[in-house]
Order: sequence, then structure tokens, then C-alpha cells
Amino acid sequence: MNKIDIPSTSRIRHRDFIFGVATAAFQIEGDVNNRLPCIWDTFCRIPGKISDHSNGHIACNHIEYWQQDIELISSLGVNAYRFSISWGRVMTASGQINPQGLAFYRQLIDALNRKGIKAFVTLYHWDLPQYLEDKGGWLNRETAYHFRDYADAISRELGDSVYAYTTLNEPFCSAHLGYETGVHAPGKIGQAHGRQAAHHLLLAHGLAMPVLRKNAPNSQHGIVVNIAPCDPLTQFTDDIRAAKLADDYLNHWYISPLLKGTYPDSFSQLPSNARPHIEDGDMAIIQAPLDYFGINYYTRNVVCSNGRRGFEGFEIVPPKKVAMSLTAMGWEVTPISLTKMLLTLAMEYDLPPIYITENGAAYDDQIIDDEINDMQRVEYYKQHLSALDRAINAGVNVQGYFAWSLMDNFEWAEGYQKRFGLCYVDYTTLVRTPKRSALTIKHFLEQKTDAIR
Ligand code: IFM
Repeated sequence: MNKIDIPSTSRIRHRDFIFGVATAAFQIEGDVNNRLPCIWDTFCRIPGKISDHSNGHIACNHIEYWQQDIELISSLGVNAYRFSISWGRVMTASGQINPQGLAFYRQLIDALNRKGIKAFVTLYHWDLPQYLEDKGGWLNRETAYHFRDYADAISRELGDSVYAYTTLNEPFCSAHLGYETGVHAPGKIGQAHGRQAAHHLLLAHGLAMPVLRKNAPNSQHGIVVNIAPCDPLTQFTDDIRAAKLADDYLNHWYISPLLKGTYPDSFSQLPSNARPHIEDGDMAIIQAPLDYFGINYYTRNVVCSNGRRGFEGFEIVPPKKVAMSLTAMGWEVTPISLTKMLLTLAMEYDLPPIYITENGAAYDDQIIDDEINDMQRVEYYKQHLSALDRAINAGVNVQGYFAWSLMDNFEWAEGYQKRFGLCYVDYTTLVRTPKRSALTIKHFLEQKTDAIR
């Protein structure tokens, strides 16, 4: 057994440290006929958008296999499960609750609670109902208010049975990939679109926060952002400046409004025709106090200058040109960037408690004699948990960690070709098989301790 060699005194080993696995509705649920269509259903139908031409029709059929999946989660020994609610499964287009859809999540949460597994519920993991996209989606300010109403309806029903509510997962991806570069649903393109969508997403979060707090006063409430820190390719001034701009544009554009109530200073470099419409009071709404800040970490960006001005002046260097080790996504494996990123954030911001809400890697897994010996993924987890331990030892208040993902699933524009799971999914039989990485984490979690340094 390849062991995760974190010292027994590490906070990560402590019984109270939250150690979970994560998934998202569209990526695992299937059963599309019992919910409203969402932007990803539409996007999957556009030729060329999904690399294997797949869709979410069946996915892992979690809607039918949920009990088996809870047993799987429980068998790993984790104490938390992070999943998302499909907006269009629980709400009708007229804004009423869909009782059948809600009942699904209620039974899931009840079953988790009975097993002592904390439910971390994300309200929005990218699956905007299509009828809202038809009215402008995240470019329409009204969508933020629809989100608040959805958050209100669901948290009234589920209340404190949920340990932690997350408003949004990765607003960068929804805004930048969905409305600026167009590689994700709904596939809109343009800087003005991306920046406006980002603002409305942040506003949606801020509007929902007090409502969630009122309806579930004993739950935790927060948001999850993805951060890929930006390092300069060289120590020349132009590259350093380019990396700083990239960091603002891709990361701090989301972090700074949430934690400081302002966009980064470099906002002024945005062309006037790309600046979002911001109303008086919006920034104060967005800066709603957080019980926790969720960070998804996978990799970093290496950035160089291309000599142009402003946000047009940075370029991301293809990881294969600079990295020693790549995942199947072509992302650099760089655990030290996790430590550095947490330390830098702690210096720049007054941070609430942190959860690492996603971390993991896709590799080309092979199932041989019913076993998946995914040693590269085992190594990835070992290195990243050690990197996290270093940040905790240096004083960063990290309270939990979630592996992405419980099982292989629909990896958005990459379809089912990229496997991030701790458990292998055979997409013909839908059988789930724990990989070596799952067994390694299970073994690690069997040695919890009450000691802490
Ligand atoms: O699969 C995604 C997830 O939905 C959001 N965070 C990143 C993961 C890997 O790309």
C-alpha cells in the first residue's frame, strides 16, 4: 500500500478535520427528463463543443444509484460529501418548488446525516435552466434575483439539515469560460459579456447570502472559487507585470470583490466598452460576510508578456513547455503552488476559514483484472496533502479538504474521456470500482487522531 505520509500530529489527520469527496449534479446525475433543460443540455447538442460528442443524459445515473453511491462514499471513511443541486430539478419555470426533485435531495441529505457524513450543498454548479438563458442568462441582472429566490426556496426547505451551503461553484468558469471565451455553456464570446456575467454572478452570491443565513442559521455559508496562481515565465519586468495582470484578471477579479468589496485596481485597464454595469450598493452586497471561503486548486498558470497593453498583454505559456509533470488534462502538477497560493492569500486578505473544496487529477486509467492502479493519482494526492499540511503549519486556517472526484464523470467540454474519479466508472455497465487512490485515502483516513499540533 502506497501510504500518505502526513505526520500523525498534522491537523489533516485530526478527527475533526473535514475530509470529503465531491461531485456536481450535471456531471453525475443523468435522468434529464425529470428536470428542466439547462444550458449544458443545449451546449452538448452543438456539434464540436464536447470532444467525444457526449451529453449528460445518463452520466453516472446517480439519480437511480444514489443509495449505492452513499455506501461507496461511506466505505471510503470520509466525513463529508460535497455535491450540487440541479436548479431545474427542484424548481419549476414559474419559480415554484418541484416536490419530486426536492424529495431526491432531501432523501440524499437525510441518508448522509444518518451516516454522520456532512452535506456540503452547492446551489449552482454551472447548470443554469435554459429558460433563464433564453432571457439573457448571466448577462441579465434579473438572473441574480432569480438565483436569490431559488436559494431562498431551497434553504427554507432543507434548512439546517445541510452542514454547509455554497452559493456558486467557480464563478470564473461560469463567466469567463461560459461568456467570454465560449468554451463552456452557453458558449457566448466577448470580454464585455464575460465581465458582465462575472458581476451578475457575484451579485447573485451576495444577494443569496443573507437569505441563506436567515433560513439556515446553524449551517455554514460561503462560496467556492477556483484559483490557478499566475507565475511569471522569467524575472524580467514585463513578464512579472504580465503575471500580475493575469492574476488580477483570472483570480482576484472574483476574490477581491468577495473579500474586499472592490475589483482589483487594474479594473481601470479594462476598455470602457467592456466594463460591467455596476449599480450603487452592489459591491457591499457582494462583500457579504462569509463563514468559509472554498478554494478549488488543481494547477498554476505560467505567464509571459506579449508586448501589448493592458489585459491584452499577457499570455499563458502552454504547460507542456514548462512543466516537469502533466495530468491528462495537460495541467502542470505543482503542489508547491498550493502552499504558496495559500500563504500569499493569507497575506493579502483577511481570510475566513478555508476549505480546499476540490483538488485532484485526471489520468488515463486502465482497469486490469478488476483493479485500477492509478499510481500517478496516488502520488498527486500525497504531494498535495503534504503541500496543504505545510500551509497549515505556516498558520493558514484550513478546515477541510475535498478530493475531486468521488467517481469518474462528465468532464464538461472533455466529455467522458477525462477521468478524475477516486472510483472508476465503467460507462457501459455503470459499475463503480474504487481505484488504488481511493484505497490509499481510505487507509489514510483509518488513522485519524485526536492529537494536533
Ligand atoms: O470537473 C470540474 C468541476 O466540475 C469543477 N472544477 C474543476 C473540475 C475538473 O475540471
